[in-house]
Amino acid sequence: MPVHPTTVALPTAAPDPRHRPRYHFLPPANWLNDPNGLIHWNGEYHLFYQYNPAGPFHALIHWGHAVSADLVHWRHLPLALAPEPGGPDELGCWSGCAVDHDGVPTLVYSGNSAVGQRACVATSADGMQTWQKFAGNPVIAAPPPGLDLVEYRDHTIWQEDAVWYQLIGSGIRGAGGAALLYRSADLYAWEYVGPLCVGDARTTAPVWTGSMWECPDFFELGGQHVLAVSVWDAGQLYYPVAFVGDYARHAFTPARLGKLDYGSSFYAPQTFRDASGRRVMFGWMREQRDEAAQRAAGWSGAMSLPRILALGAAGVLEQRPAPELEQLRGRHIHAQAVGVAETNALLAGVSSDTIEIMLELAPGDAAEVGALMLRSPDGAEQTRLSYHCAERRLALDTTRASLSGSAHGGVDSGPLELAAGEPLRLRIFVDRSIVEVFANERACVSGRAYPTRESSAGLELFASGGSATVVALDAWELGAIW
Ligand code: DQQ
Repeated sequence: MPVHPTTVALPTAAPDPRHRPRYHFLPPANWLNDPNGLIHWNGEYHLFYQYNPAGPFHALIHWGHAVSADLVHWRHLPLALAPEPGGPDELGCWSGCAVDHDGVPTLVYSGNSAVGQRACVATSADGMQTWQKFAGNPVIAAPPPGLDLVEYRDHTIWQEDAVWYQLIGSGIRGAGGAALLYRSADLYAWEYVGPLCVGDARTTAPVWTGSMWECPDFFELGGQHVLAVSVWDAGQLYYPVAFVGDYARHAFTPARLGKLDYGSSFYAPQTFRDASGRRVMFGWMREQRDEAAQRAAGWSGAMSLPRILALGAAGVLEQRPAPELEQLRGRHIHAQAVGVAETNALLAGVSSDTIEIMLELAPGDAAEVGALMLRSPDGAEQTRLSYHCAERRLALDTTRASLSGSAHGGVDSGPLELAAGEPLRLRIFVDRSIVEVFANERACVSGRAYPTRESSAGLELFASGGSATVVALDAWELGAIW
């Protein structure tokens, strides 16, 4: 195993312990956004991320870096990339990826400067402890000529035979988001091939895909290919989507499209293939409170849990929390085959804001079933996860998650079809201000909650308009990852 410098003390600030996650990755202080450069290298997981060492706001972005042996417990390493005055990244080292280039760890990222974002390369000769930028950066000096583009940045790279392929995120004015395909023999000299996929900004079904795509990712999964992009429009960040389809001879034919998470927090995900062949995804959990509250907290942004992707029947994209997370499980509560009321009696003593809940509910004749989390005894504060049986929708309601005026709650929802007799299977992760939910392995909804009361840590199940059965319930208090 490579030896890394001892844990690095990144600048710290007031940690806001009431809302600061304990088992979702984040730096000790300041701003974090997109995961970058995810790679499993010599038996260790490396996580890079968009980071501002100067404060909890997005400015002059560096690459933070952390390492983990088990995908769950992380150690901070020195910052990997910093903007260089006068260089092609003088205004920020924006998002990118990592590849193994004949044994040399190589980062391809978007150098931000007055001309916009351009592809830059950096390599490490000492096992990822320090990084050297290529003297000839940027390696792609300008977007392809002849295209009227809306923005142009972010990278994903793969190899086919001996040729490297790269996608850069963009949008074609008047059309929609675009993933632009390049190829290279050496990772440094790139030739534009054409758009791999172009969206239609006028279409809203099944999902609107905006005017520009950030953070493209492209990979094989279960015999098909997935193109994941984050939907951007007129400076606003929306949600990540995934197209599933066929890829052959450098042409991609999407067949299915859906959101990767129905919530308003999860954005800019990136995946990687680990040594065991799993496709692992992390995303940025954005804050949902105003900038003044983020500055007061001294930190902003966290990573999602590691999610394992798979392709289910009929090309449905599946997401599961990485099984490695189970090592965080502590005190356990169990209930089986009882009504909602009996289960609530059991849960009456449960009060935790760092908890995993595994719940199987048979909706019966109920119109709506679900769980209230981070609930104050009087219900004034609560985060509400529900399944609307007739509409077949999964919803996360954070409108009452916080009595503070600085938090921006809302209701986020998306489709979840249950087959006849199929129970609702929920994996709910509550981590102080993060609620991350996996439903029936094929729908996710995540959001942020900033309860103001110490007592807002209760858990309660509900069923309305009929009666539902709790087939099984297990809950564990989860430990910290540090
Ligand atoms: N964040 C990066 C960009 C990317 C955006 C800048 C997505 O490279 O497009 O911090 O959140």
